[in-house]
Amino acid sequence: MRFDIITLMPELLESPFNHSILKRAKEKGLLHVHLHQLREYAINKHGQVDDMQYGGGAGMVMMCEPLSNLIEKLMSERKYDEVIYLTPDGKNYHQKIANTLSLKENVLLICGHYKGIDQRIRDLYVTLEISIGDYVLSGGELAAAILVDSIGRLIPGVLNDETSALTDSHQDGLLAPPVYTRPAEFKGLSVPDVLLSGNFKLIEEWRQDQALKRTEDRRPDML
Ligand code: 6GU
Repeated sequence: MRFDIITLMPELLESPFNHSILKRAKEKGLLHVHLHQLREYAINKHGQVDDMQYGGGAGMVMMCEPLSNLIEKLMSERKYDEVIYLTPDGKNYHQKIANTLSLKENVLLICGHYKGIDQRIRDLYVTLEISIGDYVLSGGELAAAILVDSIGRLIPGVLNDETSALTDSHQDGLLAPPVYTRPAEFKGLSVPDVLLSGNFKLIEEWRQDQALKRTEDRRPDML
């Protein structure tokens, strides 16, 4: 799977994909991430990519021409399954969207800044608008990193049995149960007996029960 990311701040996205699972996904050739500096498509030698908004009001708007020129160049090189604009007024992101997107071949991500991008770019090119939550970030880059991370680990072949996504929080509509490792007792707190019992049927039942309790307690909206 290939991600192309349009951004004014590629530096923000240089490290997140070079560790752990995503690093391995890239090394295995299953994940490709290409950053594109929008500034290189500025309308003048001052590097201008934004302008004041029609109708007045505070905040600059990212202009049509730089975005359009870069998007059309990329589109001439390959066919994108989705063109996603990261924006706080987008559709709420969740695991089901990640699962769906993990089966795509080419995805183009557009990171906005300032007041966002000219509506006509959204009308002309964008196929999906995503928000990662009900708060405002200073740009789309951190949201793009979250998308690539959450989708990248789901690409078939990236995770193995040990790191399987099947037992993640949200993957089965429930939060994950508590987990423990050695030692069996720490500062007076013991690991639940059932986990030491070796009875896998009981352990599975306990985990299911804990997942349900946790979800009822913390995220009743998910049930
Ligand atoms: Cl995707 N972008 C920005 N700038 N802010 C956000 C967001 C995205 N999702 C939540 N807040």
